[in-house]
Formats: sequence, structure tokens, C-alpha cells
Amino acid sequence: MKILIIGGDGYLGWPTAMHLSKKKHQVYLIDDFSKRSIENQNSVTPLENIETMENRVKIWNSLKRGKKVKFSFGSLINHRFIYEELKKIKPDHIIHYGEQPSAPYSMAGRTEAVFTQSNNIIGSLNLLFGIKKYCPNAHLIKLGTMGVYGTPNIDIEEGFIKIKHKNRTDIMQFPMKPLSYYHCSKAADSVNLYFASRVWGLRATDLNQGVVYGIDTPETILDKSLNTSFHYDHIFGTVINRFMVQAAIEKPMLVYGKGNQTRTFLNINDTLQCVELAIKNPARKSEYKVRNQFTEVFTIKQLATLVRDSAKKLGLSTNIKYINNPRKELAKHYFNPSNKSFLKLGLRPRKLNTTFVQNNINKILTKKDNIDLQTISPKIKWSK
Ligand code: USQ
Repeated sequence: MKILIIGGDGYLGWPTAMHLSKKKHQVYLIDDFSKRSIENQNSVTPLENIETMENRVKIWNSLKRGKKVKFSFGSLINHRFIYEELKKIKPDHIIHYGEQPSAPYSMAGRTEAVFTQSNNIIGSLNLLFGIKKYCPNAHLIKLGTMGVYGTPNIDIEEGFIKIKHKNRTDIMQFPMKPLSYYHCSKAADSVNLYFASRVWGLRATDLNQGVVYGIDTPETILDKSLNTSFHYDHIFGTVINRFMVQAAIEKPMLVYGKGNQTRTFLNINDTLQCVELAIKNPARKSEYKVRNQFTEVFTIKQLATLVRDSAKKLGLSTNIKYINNPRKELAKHYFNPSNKSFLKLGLRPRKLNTTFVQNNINKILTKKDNIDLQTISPKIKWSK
């Protein structure tokens, strides 16, 4: 299959590229390095140095572990660029990771919110127009987020809900209560994707993904230049990754609020598993398929406790510090999301456990000197 990955330089895009190339797919990557530029502007860096895209691709291809991957630099905001790529490649599947991924960044101020929404929503819209014009049979796999649903007081279904209202019923998109302007951008994408499937007959899968954790995949460990951009800072670091870094250096783990907020999680290797399942089970023509992409549900307090206890067994001493929540989110809430669709397709979830946390902490300890303490405390507030 010819697979185009948009956002091929990112935390998930790069491991996906190597994984699919190993599975003998012809993989094409594009990226505009906008995440690297936000990192520079905010003086945050991944735990390990990340090679240039050119070098990563050269090294991966030289290992001959799969089909050669190809990279082009460009942005979805430039519709001519993406049109040319689609015309040239005519991909069977397009995996779209190419969006500004940080909720805190999107809440830093007007400039950041506007950048996030214009980059994400307009970029995806340009892509939809490109697919319609140059490869209408291509299957679009778009990375969405569980955070579009928020934390409603009803069970969370996968994209749609049957509603009965004044004795009439209909199936509607599941109500959205996004958690940040970033999550709002994903909600707008979902509306646009569903529309494009209904009106133009496009084939789209929206993967509403939970919070991803982990450093390595079988391919990132093949060479030190193939690692992925593991963040622990207050902008791009996701919560488990941050806790593991804080525990490794025996600093307190910063739980926002009382830690009773509940979220969905998955191992980075299960992101790869899910994306592959989505490729093998594509949406049909005119179908907009939503799959909730997560394996486990935890409160933040449970995560901090697991990381603290795992670190203790390694002889590290860390404690949990409850700080004022810089975000606006429900402190305690009902939460019962479904992930039936991937389980039905055969997803075999990896569980978060002590061994995993300890292996990751041990790896982090080998890079301890790179950790910048200045970037750990949250500096962005939802309401100022
Ligand atoms: N949290 C802490 N301490 C921290 C960081 C976070 O208590 O140091 C809490 C937050 O208050 C929040 C939860 O942990 O309740 C998750 O925060 P996060 O920073 O790990 O994740 P989030 O900002 O929601 O965004 C991340 C990714 C995003 C993806 C999303 C999936 O950055 O790209 O879409 O996870 S989801 O959260 O399911 O929407």
C-alpha cells in the first residue's frame, strides 16, 4: 500500500513511519517542522536530541529493515503543496497527525489559540479538498482526541449517539464538550470530516485517541538517531511521561488539582497497533468511522501512585504534590467511554504496569543530564 503520513517528524508520526515501512508499505512523509519551531520559541526540548528529518530518513533507509521512506518538507496550510503531493503519490491511505498537539500551548493566549485552530482546521480542510480533487478513493485516517467529548455525565460512545427527542429519534454526532482550544480544533475537524464523507463520498476514519505514553518502539531502539521526541515539559509532555521524568530525578510529581480527574490512556506501541488495524479495516466510500483509541482508564492520582511506587522499588524517592489546577476541568466526574470498536478488530492492549514504568525510568536515568528543570512546572493557565 502507498501510505502518506502527515506530521511524519512527530512523537507518533516518526515511529508510525518506521513501523509501516517495516510492514512493507511504501511510506511517504511530510512535515513542516512547526512543532520544532514552537519548541524553539518556548525553549523546550525533547529528552533526547532528535536528528534532522533528513538524517533520520537516511539512517532508517540504510538499515534496510523495510521499504525506503521518502520525505517532503511542506505545510498543509499551503494547499498547492498538498495538492501536488496527493497528485504525485496517489496514496491508498493518508494518516494525518500533522496538527499542533498541545492543549496548554493552545491556551497560552490569542496568538497560540489562533495558530492552533487555523493550522489544524484549515490544514485539514485543505487536505479534504485535495483528496476530493486528486485521490477521492484514498482512505483518510485522522488523529482526533478523546478530549473532544470532555467528561459528560453519560456513557461516551464512539463518535455517534442515538437521540430520542420529543418522540422522534436520530443518530447524531456524539455531543462535544472539548477541554481546550486545541481539543476544540479537533472537534471542528470531526464535523468537517463527517460532512466531507456525507457530501463528497470521501472515506474517513477519525481516531479519538487518549493520552499516549512511552519512549520506545521496536524501531526507535535500533539506532540512537531513530528515537522519537519524548517530551516531559509543561507544553508537550503528557502526564505519565512527565511523572516518570519527575520520579527519575526524585522531584515531586505534580498532580493538577486533587487528581480525581479521569482520562483514557494507551502505550505508544498500541497507537501503532491501532493505526495498523485502521488501515486493515478502512472506512467505506461515504463512511465516516469513529474509533475511540485507548486501552485503559485511570485517574491522575492512580497514575502518580503507580509511578511513585514503581520508582520506590528502584530505590528512588519521589512524592506526589497536589498543586492548584492550572486547567479548568471537572475535579470529580462520571466517565465511562467505550473502546469496543478496536477490541472487536483484535486490539491486544498492553497494560501499564510497574515493569513498564521502571524500564522507562531506567531509560530516562541514562539521559538525566538533559533534563531542564525550568520547563517542568506548569506556566500556562486556562483562565488568567
Ligand atoms: N495533568 C497533571 N499533571 C501534569 C500534566 C497533566 O495532573 O503534570 C493532568 C491534567 O490536568 C489532565 C490530564 O493530566 O487532566 C491529562 O493531561 P495531559 O497533559 O497528559 O494530556 P492533554 O493535555 O489532555 O493532551 C494529551 C496530548 C493531546 C491528546 C490528548 C488526548 O497532548 O495531543 O489529544 O492527550 S486526551 O487527553 O484524551 O484528549
